[in-house]
Amino acid sequence: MPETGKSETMTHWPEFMSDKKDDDGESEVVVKTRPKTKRPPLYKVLLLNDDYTPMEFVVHVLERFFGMNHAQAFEIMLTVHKKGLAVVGVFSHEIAETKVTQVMDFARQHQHPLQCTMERE
Ligand code: TYC
Repeated sequence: MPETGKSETMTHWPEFMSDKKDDDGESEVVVKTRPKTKRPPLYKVLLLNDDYTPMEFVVHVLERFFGMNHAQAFEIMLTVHKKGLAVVGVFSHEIAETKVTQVMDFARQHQHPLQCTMERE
């Protein structure tokens, strides 16, 4: 190692620092900060199977509140029917809560026991 007067461990600064000389020739350390923008958590909206809600009602719910076309809605409804539940969408907390409320209110209005819940991804 060439003789620089610096010890080996001081030959490199950590990448977030730089060595600057100010007007008086004094050293100063500049530390860069990067603003950390954490993305908000996402929530899965789940539809649960039951023995009483008519298949066509569930298809209608998926079309009306989740923007699915008839074929997509029928497919997801059948998945719930066979597997017991399915994720029908992933949203921010506020949107997921709104979807759950809309589905639960609509099911209650029609006296169907359909259940819709949300969980953090
Ligand atoms: N299992 C219901 C039936 O046989 C249909 C159904 C599908 C109900 C999906 C709820 O989330 C559901 N009529």
